[in-house]
Amino acid sequence: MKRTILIHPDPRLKKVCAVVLDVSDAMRALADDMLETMYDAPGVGLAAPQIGVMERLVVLDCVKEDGDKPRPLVMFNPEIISSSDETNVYEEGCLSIPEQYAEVTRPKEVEVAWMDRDGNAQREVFDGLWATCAQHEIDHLDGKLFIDYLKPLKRQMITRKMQKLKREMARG
Ligand code: GNR
Ligand code: NI
Repeated sequence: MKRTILIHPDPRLKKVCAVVLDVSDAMRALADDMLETMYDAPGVGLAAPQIGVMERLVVLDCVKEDGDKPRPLVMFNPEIISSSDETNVYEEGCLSIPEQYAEVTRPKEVEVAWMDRDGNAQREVFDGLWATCAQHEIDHLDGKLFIDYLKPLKRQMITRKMQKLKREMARG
């Protein structure tokens, strides 16, 4: 089932999410809903708080070459184990901040540990868009958005645009 994506500003996008203690069937169904919602958007990642679920769950698939095989990843309790000193600048966007893009500097490579949908521990080194996206998604679980890395004036400009967009959406 496709879910509705929350738009910034929303208090739920600023909260720290709870650790998932047990990967239940309900949590697996939620992960499937998130993948469906992400692919439909379309986006390369989605974090549970973006659909109003305050738990540490993200999905991502950064395979974006047309014709490449999809690689849907489901991560419960993802954690950055280590980050490269080398950084990378990426033009980031967010499904909760539609049509706004800005350059963000982050570590180029990160090692991520997580629990998969079968409850097995996983770890992997990511780079490129995968590394950027993994960091962007994990930030969501800690109530952090990519605009929090921008200068206050630019952040405020984007927030005002989103407030206007939400007013327009509410009016229909
Ligand atoms: O779809 C998305 N694209 C993207 C592009 C650059 C850096 C990060 C991202 S994640 C974003 C989807 C999203 O909002 N995930 O939380
Ligand atoms: Ni996002």
